[in-house]
Amino acid sequence: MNTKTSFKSGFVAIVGAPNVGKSTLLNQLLGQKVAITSEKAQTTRNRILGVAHLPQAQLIFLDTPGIHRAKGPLNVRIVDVALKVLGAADLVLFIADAASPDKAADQIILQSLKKKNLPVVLAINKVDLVKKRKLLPLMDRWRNAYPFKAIVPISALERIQMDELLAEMVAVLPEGPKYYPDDSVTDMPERFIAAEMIREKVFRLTGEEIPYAVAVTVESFKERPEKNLIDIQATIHVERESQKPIIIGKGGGMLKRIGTHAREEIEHMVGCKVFLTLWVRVQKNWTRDTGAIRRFGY
Ligand SMILES: Nc1nc2c(ncn2[C@@H]2O[C@H](COP(=O)(O)OP(=O)(O)OP(=O)(O)O)[C@@H](O)[C@H]2O)c(=O)[nH]1
Ligand SMILES: [Mg+2]
Repeated sequence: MNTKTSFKSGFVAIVGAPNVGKSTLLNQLLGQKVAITSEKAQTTRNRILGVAHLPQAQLIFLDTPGIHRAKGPLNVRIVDVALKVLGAADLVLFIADAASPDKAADQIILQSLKKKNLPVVLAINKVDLVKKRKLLPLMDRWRNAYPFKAIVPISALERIQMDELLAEMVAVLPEGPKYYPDDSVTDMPERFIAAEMIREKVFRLTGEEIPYAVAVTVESFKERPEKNLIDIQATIHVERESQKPIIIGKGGGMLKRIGTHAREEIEHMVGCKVFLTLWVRVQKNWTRDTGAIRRFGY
């Protein structure tokens, strides 16, 4: 009898409506922050790759922007990114929100899944926010909506049922090689993650339309090994003149807070001191300009 268990691997697309906790879950499954998160919808704009290494499996997660009925060129573009990722997946991890189901967005996603004929595991997230007796009927409703391979209630925030979720995904994955070496967690350069961390602080510290009007680029990322320091120059782009003073804040206070929070987090990632200089620049109506959208990396 052959008792040798074979190695499994594959690409897992994490999809769901905006704000359901996709990026929070990715960071928890990796034990490391690679994706930015916020309490505002449409935080993620790119496909974010993160590799989970288990003894008998390697799961390559592709976190995606929240799928919704998009308006405007930037949002149409980022939803397109999410739908394209589905094409590259061996398995789909569909995240739903137990506390506030987004019926319209969930329907759009289910429709695309039905066309693709891919195996799908459903994670119902944020169960820490709902009463237990509400959960069973909710799971029944989902069970009738699609032939999921498994349905797992989880809390990404409180790390509830993380191992159970991983086990259900591994069960569905095909046998395969280690696509990534043991020590690699993401394919994204630190320079990109640094820009994202700055953008996250804008999302978390400013309100109204500001987060959606902002893109961040890193102009220079220079390692100075002699000083054990990294020197970063980055620009926060807004789309209207009136948004610039909001980012800068009274006496420069807002920009300083964004910079301090971002610098601390980047230092944690790179493991050395960071010298961060931030600039604010107006790129008129960039969210409606496909050329600028592309130049900003979307
Ligand atoms: N209570 C609770 N909150 C959660 C949980 N998971 C995520 N959140 C919160 O939900 C909000 C959205 O989380 P994200 O991870 O940014 O959500 P997302 O699905 O990646 O959002 P987009 O990138 O905008 O599509 C954040 O405020 C998280 O802290 C959970 O299990 N329980
Ligand atoms: Mg996200």
